[in-house]
Amino acid sequence: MIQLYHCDGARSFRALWMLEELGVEYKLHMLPFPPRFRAPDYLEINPLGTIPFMIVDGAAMSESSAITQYLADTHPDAGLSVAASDPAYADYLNFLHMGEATLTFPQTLYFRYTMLEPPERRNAQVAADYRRWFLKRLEAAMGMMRGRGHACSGRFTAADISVGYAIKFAEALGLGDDLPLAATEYFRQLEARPAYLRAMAVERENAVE
Ligand SMILES: N[C@@H](CCC(=O)N[C@@H](CS)C(=O)NCC(=O)O)C(=O)O
Repeated sequence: MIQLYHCDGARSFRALWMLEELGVEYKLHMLPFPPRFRAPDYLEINPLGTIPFMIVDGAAMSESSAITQYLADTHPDAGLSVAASDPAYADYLNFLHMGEATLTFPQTLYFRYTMLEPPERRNAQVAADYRRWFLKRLEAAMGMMRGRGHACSGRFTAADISVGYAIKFAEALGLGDDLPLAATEYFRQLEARPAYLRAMAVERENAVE
């Protein structure tokens, strides 16, 4: 059975959401954040100490976008991936990876330097710079979607999970009022999906301190 290691609200939500979209069986291991310090035994499972971590068919994966892509590709009947022969394939891969590499990266620095570090190590300048960088990138990403309501193909795909999580994280960071309207509207319809709501409920039910 698929094993997923997850922390409340973290990027591993992309994998959890995808698993709920697919309706497959999985075992969820919830960890306190950050596991590197608060669950040191976890380093024996994932030497990076990061989450997500997914074990599937004897293989292990630690990148949230790659996990989302893998799950979509290995469950083709769910229709959440885009085939390499499809004209939308380039858009699909681009948004799928943009969600993490371009959008969540600056959010992480904002999170770290406003909340995660002890007060004496927080840094208002770094936080302001990366907040602005994130918001500008998100605005550009929404422009690239041209109000289509989905990242590509005119339907919900793994790429929407990847970008959608970045918007979820932005709201959790308190940036909700700063987001471009197009991003808020896009995310409102994503978070209404039954699988998203189930993933949120599973996360709540299994919460650890
Ligand atoms: N690029 C990786 C990043 C993984 C990552 O940095 N996860 C964060 C949580 S959202 C983490 O584990 N942080 C704790 C740490 O670095 O110790 C992904 O997309 O999964």
